[in-house]
Amino acid sequence: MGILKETLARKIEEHRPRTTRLLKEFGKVKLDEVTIAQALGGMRGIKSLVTDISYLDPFEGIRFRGHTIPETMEKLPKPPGAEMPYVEGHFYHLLTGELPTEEDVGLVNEQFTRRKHVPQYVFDTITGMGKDSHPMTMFSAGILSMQKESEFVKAYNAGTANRYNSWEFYYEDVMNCMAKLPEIGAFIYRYKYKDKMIPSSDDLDLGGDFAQMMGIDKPYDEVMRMYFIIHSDHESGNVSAHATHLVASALSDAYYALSAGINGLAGPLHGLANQEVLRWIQDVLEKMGGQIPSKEDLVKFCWDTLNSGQVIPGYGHAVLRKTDPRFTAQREFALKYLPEDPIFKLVSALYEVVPDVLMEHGRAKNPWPNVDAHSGCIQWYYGVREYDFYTVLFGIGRALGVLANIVWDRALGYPLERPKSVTTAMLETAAGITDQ
Ligand code: NMX
Ligand code: MLT
Repeated sequence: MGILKETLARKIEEHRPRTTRLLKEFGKVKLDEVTIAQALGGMRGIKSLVTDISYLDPFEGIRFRGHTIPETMEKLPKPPGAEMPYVEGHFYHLLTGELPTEEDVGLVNEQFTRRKHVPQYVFDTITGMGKDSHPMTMFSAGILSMQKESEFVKAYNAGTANRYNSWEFYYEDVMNCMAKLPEIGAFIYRYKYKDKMIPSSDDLDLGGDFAQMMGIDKPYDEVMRMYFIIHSDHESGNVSAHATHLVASALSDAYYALSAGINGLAGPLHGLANQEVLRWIQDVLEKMGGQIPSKEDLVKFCWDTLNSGQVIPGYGHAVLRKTDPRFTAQREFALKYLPEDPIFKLVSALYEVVPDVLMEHGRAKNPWPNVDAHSGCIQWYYGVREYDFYTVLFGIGRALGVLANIVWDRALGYPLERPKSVTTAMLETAAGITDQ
């Protein structure tokens, strides 16, 4: 057992009695009530999932293992001369709950390096789909193609996986899968839009290696460290995390589960919103003949979008009720590195007009920007202008959180997820409507 796995095993042993006690002694304590609006409204706000890896406060935003984004950025070890932490250290933090030392970061990096070789059949699967496939379809299929490597399935079939040790096999799958995702993502980019793949380097950290595989110079490595960290986790109820958790609850292995989560991330109301923001901005610029629109023009474009029945991408949130701190983190980066960039200026101008428009529109509960309102503009600045690729970047980051979560799901023995459904007639009865 490697040192990382040993640390995790210790943490799991320490944690298990808490879950066991809650279940045994306090299982009947009520956490919440469910209204008809919640049953019909996407289960918004119902407290029925448990994770200790991150928590989303509606006003403060995300905390990873108790740390806000600024605290996370400050406390995690960084490569020499870098402002953004090692992604490997963040993964260690998510997985174990402990802030890593430099040595711990090295252990994760070593694990990833040892496990990162991508089998040729993954590339063949992706290229076999043709360049006209969406990058998220390629990403999901690439992940799913590796399912035959699952250590959990081997153990399950051999009869050696049980309720107590299944997490160990999930851990192996999670580490093997996570190690390969940066190369798979960069391959999709280079295959679909550029001439040839750039091989992975063993001498770089995850963020640095990803930047060089994309073929983009510094400080893109910093962009990607920040990007993967801020996108990693957003508690358990978002579509990608929930889908991954749900599928894994059937003891489907990490490859099946992550592929499902990535499929959810590919929806325009979820991660795909980052491509939609750039698409919307390009549409605006096209209509303006390439000129930067005035605030009045922007207000008009927002209303045109709303009046045509579309959402304004990058704004609103199911839980957040203020500006997403992931938006703020990216905005601070942009103010430092690309303050004069025209797309950044447009994103900033939108930040000034969209909340007022949405408040006047009166539908969205949260008129403030989410993470996706900003992410494309930084990618665009560094030369990644193929905006249909942006959600793959979100997906590599999101994998860090959802994969850490399914290891813990198995460690704490979370069962098959199976909520109960009711019929419309049952809702009417509950509502006291009898004359239908
Ligand atoms: N533009 C226009 N209308 C909106 C927006 C928006 N940005 N956000 C919410 N609304 C509408 C929403 O469609 C709904 O309309 P209706 O009453 O006609 O059904 C109404 O406001 C109430 O929705 P909320 O309760 O505020 O939001 P909900 O929790 O249902 O949905 C989102 C959350 C994120 C799906 C929604 O805000 C949205 O569609 N935003 C734009 C897409 C986006 O940026 N998604 C990315 C979210 C972050 N991520 O990465 O996943
Ligand atoms: C996410 O990062 O998953 C999104 O902000 C959506 C959510 O939290 O519901």
